[in-house]
Amino acid sequence: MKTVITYGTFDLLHNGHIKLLKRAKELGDFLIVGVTSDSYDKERGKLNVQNDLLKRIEDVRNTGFADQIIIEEYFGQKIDDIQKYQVDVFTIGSDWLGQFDYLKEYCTVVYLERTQGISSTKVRNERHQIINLGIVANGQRASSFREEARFVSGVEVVEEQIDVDAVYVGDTASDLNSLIRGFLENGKHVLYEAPVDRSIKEIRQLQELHLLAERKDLVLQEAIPTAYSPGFHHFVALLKSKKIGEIRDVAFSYPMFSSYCVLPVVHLLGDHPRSVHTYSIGKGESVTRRVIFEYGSAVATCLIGKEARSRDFLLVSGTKGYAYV
Ligand code: C2G
Repeated sequence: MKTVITYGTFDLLHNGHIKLLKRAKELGDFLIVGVTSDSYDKERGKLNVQNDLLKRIEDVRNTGFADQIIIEEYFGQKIDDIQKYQVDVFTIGSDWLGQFDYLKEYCTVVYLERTQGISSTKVRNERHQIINLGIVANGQRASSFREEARFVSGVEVVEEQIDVDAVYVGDTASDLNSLIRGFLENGKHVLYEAPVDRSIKEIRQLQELHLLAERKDLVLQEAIPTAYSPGFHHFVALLKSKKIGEIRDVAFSYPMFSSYCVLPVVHLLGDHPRSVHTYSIGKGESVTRRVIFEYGSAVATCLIGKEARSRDFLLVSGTKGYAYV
């Protein structure tokens, strides 16, 4: 008996998946299908999966091609499975061509031609409205943003100013506020990169802009991807579950990105510190600043400033241990 194995997310099951499973089954007598767990997909950067694991398993089962369904939960599991189930053939679509050649040491590896013109991303995009996003940023920032945006479904980066729904302002120029105001007045949503240092006046203006956005029913938001990253949320949840006991100290150093300074502090200790002290040297772009947050049962410190060539880290000390990132 020839055992075949294949893996996938199988989100919003479509014809491309079905054709792949059919051909996989034809490669042998017994087909095992590994369906990725929700957390494994998050871990490997697949953040847009719509159907949960149970639904995806049910969809695969309903194709009638799988003789056994298993759950793929971690990197390196494929080798374990191949040995455990005495697999003869590993197969996967040609979008992975060459990437699983390391399995040839354990079984035959077959790449099957991917079905053109259909994908989960396409199905997702057809279900949702696409946001046309314009970019205002310098070369390096613009190209890295454009590159990353390719992995986000529902967003299309456009080069023409006329038809944009939203704008990413990666330029931390001094006229940031007026730039934002201009876009809001034209009915565009704005995602912006905050400069390292801002005066109280600029922050007040920005607060007004947030009110303006609210009135116009537009989204105005600072770009802090970490706040939305599953890894960060998992980390916060672990510490909130008292994994290291009561938190006594949070030390954070991410000097190049000042707006990140309060992120772990607020998530771990709340947004009502008893007091906040800052000690600064220099001004504007060349400011170096140490901020100390004092809470009833903990203190937090962070370092800000482009001129402080420090090491990025987050160290949380608790009564039962510490977490270091
Ligand atoms: N597929 C296909 N044609 C498409 C879309 C997908 O043949 N138009 C195939 C893929 O090549 C893959 C399978 O269908 O073999 C499942 O695709 P996904 O659900 O996108 O899963 P994927 O992210 O490719 O997971 O460990 C997970 C695996 O490595 C692959």
